[in-house]
Amino acid sequence: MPESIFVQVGQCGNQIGYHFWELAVQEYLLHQKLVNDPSCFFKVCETPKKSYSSISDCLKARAILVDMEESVVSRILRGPFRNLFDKAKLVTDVSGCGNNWAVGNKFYGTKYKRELIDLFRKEAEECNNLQCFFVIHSLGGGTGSGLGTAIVEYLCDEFPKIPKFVFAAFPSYQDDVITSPYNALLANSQLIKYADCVFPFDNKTLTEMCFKFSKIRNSQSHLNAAKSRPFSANTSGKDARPFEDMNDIVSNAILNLTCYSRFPGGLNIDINEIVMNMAPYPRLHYLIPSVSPVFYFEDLCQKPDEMFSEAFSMSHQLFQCPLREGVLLGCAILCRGRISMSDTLSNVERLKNTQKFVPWNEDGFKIGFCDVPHINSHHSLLMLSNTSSISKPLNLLKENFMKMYRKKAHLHHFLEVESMENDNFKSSLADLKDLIEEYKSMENVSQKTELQRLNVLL
Ligand SMILES: Nc1nc2c(ncn2[C@@H]2O[C@H](COP(=O)(O)OP(=O)(O)OP(=O)(O)O)[C@@H](O)[C@H]2O)c(=O)[nH]1
Ligand SMILES: [Mg+2]
Repeated sequence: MPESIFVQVGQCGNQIGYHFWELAVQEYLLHQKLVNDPSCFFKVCETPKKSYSSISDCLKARAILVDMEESVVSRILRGPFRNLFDKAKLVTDVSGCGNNWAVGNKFYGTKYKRELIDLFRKEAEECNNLQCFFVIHSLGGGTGSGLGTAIVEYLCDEFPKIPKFVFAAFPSYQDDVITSPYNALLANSQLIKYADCVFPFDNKTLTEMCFKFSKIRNSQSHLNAAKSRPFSANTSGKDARPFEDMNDIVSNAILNLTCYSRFPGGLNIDINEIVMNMAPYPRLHYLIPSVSPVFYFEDLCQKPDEMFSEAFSMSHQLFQCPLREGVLLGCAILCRGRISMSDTLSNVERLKNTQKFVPWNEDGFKIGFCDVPHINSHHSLLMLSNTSSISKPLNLLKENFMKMYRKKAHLHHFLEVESMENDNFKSSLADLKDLIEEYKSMENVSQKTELQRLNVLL
């Protein structure tokens, strides 16, 4: 089976990554007999199982943990899944990047370049058929955004043929990091160049999802209190963010995206097919994840029609982009568990008419099925949409950046880092403007062809 390597960078990247591995191990233990080959994600030791306290001690994640401060990685190494991570595959420093992209990218990027590349090579040598790199990070802080994007660049140089899939937390309006618009704009410029697919999400959207869907979950847990997972406690107050639950939503989306590598399915999707089908132009590679259900708990049994409608609605997107206000360049529907082909096709037919596609891809749904359900649900759905309406949140990022940049606020912190120049800001801003324009131009193509079609009909 082809293997994937995960690189989790900074606090956000490591916390989401950790939860992903927790779920992946639970899934592996539950479905051991069905797993095509665990080696796609795990290295399985050959020593007899009885010498281990638990079977999960016998698995090693294909993961590299990077953070420029130690606390998050140290916590992971004290946690119940500590043995899952190879101590030789960690890169940490002590002081962090202080929410500064330039420190992460220019300073630590240079300092750790050799060490990181050696680790990537070593990890790749332990694979028979390396299929993909997954990078998980936030764009708002310093390490994830700065060093995280340096990592994507190094991976691109070292492994040009292996796709780089990036799960990136974009900053929300009123983010807790004041410099997040600078960091995100600079980081995004790197992702435009070096990533093959970017899966954006943002914390405001995740927080709203948690508050909205926790009600449903809590009412279900009332019916089935013993089985459901408790909703995390830190949810009071205006700015409270239930990270545990937010990370659960993202981790489950990654789990659904990758289940095709681990389990058999009626219509199995290869990771490379996602790049091929969903990114018609190299820079237009932003795939908005949308999920149903949002939270998993036993006894949840939604009707397929309901799940499809939810996946197409904004309240289930991890990064809010109004689909109907733009055109779709590609759309993937990844089904897990007991969803029949006929239910899927009838729903695709029903929802197709509510969307506008680019003219060369008017039936542009890519459909995948994985027969093995999520550990806590009979069936689930992950939808990925490459939509021109992403120009809206990208515009907001640009405006938030300009508010500070016009006044040169906080700029000196960045410019005092060696080899960081004002040109980095200017060229990154130009990259973002171009990206927005390229996405918008897809709407014109679609309008023109629609007019041409009507002319022919008349
Ligand atoms: N969803 C989610 N967001 C997080 C998490 N941890 C931090 N964040 C968000 O990520 C952004 C800041 O990035 P961090 O990942 O903390 O920063 P870092 O990459 O460690 O960089 P420095 O600490 O500046 O060196 C903020 O918007 C945080 O709210 C997490 O576990 N989950
Ligand atoms: Mg940090």
